[in-house]
Amino acid sequence: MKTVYFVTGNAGKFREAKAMLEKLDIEVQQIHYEYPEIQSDDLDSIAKYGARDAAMYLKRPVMVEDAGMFISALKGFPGPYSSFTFKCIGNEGILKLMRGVEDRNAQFRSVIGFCEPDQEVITFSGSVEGEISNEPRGKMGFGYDPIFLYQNKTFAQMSIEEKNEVSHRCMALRKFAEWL
Ligand code: ITT
Repeated sequence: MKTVYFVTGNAGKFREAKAMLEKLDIEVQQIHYEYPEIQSDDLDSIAKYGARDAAMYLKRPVMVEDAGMFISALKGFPGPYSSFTFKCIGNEGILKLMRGVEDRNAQFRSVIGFCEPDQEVITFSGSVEGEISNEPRGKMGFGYDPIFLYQNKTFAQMSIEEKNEVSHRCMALRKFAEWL
């Protein structure tokens, strides 16, 4: 069995990656290390920088993941600033910004960066289209899941298995697992 070291402080991300990769016979272990997150509009650059730093510091092959929710009517906000925005204004804040807005389209994006010490970083990306709901729904998942509608359910109304069939993260993870 292969083992992958996932450097993340986000328990929700880790649970999803573990559920998905273990089905493919890949063991996943979480490592807590706060790698620097550069300021950039581009998730790929953020994941690359983080993976390179974590591999060098931890002296082993690692994966990191940078993700974000991009809302069309807000010109892509919160995008790369999703984590900070969630901590500051949460789902209620996003719903307030979206009050009365007709175009509810949004996209989740994920970029996985994998790096071995002194090697180039390899990235794998995935995305999913959805809509911002009018009110929070569901108790599962994490972050923006209760307000991200995929077809007629929010991500927070889906089990990990259901979310792992369609999410941005599962798309990126599937590409990564194939490459591994
Ligand atoms: P690490 O950097 O430690 O992995 P993080 O939570 O800071 O954890 P990101 O920088 O990638 O991760 O932040 C992305 C934020 O976007 C995350 O904190 C959530 O609020 C949100 N997010 C990303 N993927 C999500 C998903 O599948 N469901 C709900 N919210 C998500």
